Amino acid sequence: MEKILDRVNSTEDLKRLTMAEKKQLAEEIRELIINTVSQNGGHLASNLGVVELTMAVHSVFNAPKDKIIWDVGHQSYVHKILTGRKDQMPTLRQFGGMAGFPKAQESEYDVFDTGHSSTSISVALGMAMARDLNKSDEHVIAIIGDGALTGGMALEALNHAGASKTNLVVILNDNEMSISKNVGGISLFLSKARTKKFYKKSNEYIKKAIEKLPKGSNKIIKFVRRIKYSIKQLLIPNMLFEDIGFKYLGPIDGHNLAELENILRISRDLEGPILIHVVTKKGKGYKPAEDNPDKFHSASNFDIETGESKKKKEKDYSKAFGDKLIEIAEKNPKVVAVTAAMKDGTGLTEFAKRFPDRIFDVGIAEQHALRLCGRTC
Ligand SMILES: Cc1ncc(C[n+]2csc(CCOP(=O)(O)OP(=O)(O)O)c2C)c(N)n1
Repeated sequence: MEKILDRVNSTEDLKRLTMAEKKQLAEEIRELIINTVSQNGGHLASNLGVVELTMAVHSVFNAPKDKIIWDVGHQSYVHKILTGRKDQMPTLRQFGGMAGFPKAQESEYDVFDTGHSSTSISVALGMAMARDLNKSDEHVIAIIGDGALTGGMALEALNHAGASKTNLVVILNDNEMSISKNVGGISLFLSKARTKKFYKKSNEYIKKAIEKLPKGSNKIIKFVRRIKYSIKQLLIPNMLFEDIGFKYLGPIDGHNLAELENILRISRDLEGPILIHVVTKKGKGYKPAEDNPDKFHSASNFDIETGESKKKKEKDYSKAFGDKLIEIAEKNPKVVAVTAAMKDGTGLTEFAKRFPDRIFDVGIAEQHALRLCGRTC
């Protein structure tokens, strides 16, 4: 059977597809990513989770004129496939091949080289403010994960952007996961917001009701708007994003392409900073990654049938560090571990099992983690 992907060499080709073709394309993209990462290793689960989201962004916006900034950048494989680089996939993360992160030197669609988490909103805001000064009209879109949102820099940028009034779209890709399960107060807030499915519906109803009111009924409109805000407060306790100056849209199903495109089109026509809350499943479409998103966050080459890693387990630096820390902690009950969302990557998984009360995951917050230790580190 002819593959849709064979016909898609640019975002213009994507835009021409019907919704049914796009749905098939999503599956073909997943297959390509799974095949490639099973051989070359890479960030599997994060990419499988953003297939529809990336397709929707490229269907609605016009990159490279519109600027798309991926936070952390490990989830940019779909973006690379859709922006003329699908044939380079076999070289992904190989010496001299295609990078596993956005790279401005590689493509005009990659507007910022990432890797360090929590930078996208700052970068996007800077681009949006420059656009305003230059009096040009491109859209600027930052796509940030719920893990990256726990980083101080992202919160500093939200603080600035909310008050700026500039046109900017922040898409929050909420999959409840950092590398491990996401942590912290923001994560608690998001899980409350996530369950308020009917907020969006109610918002639509109220909008329709306002539209139906006779012209000149200003007082009534004002009253209804006030009620609308109260309903929002009621449905999404503590409307954090709205209160700091963003228009909040969502939560929406990040695997429903039609709904995603629809909400992105709405955001394109709204003024000011917008936050779209998109709920996705990390590892979507590949059972081993859905079941173990942390293991498949960054995977070495693996067997597609079983999901088992093909790489021999060797004692590496992180494992040596973790083992030594356990040895020290066994002798000294005052020793604790602090990690900035990197329990597995820094060899602390075993430590966490042995001393669950003596490990603290602070989220992607390295500065904070250091000062948590006061003067001792
Ligand atoms: C400053 C910083 N600390 C730690 C990391 C390691 N790191 C890479 S991805 C990631 C989790 C990101 O989670 P999220 O933003 O939700 O993206 P997801 O992979 O879940 O889509 C972490 C902690 C990093 N890239 N930068």
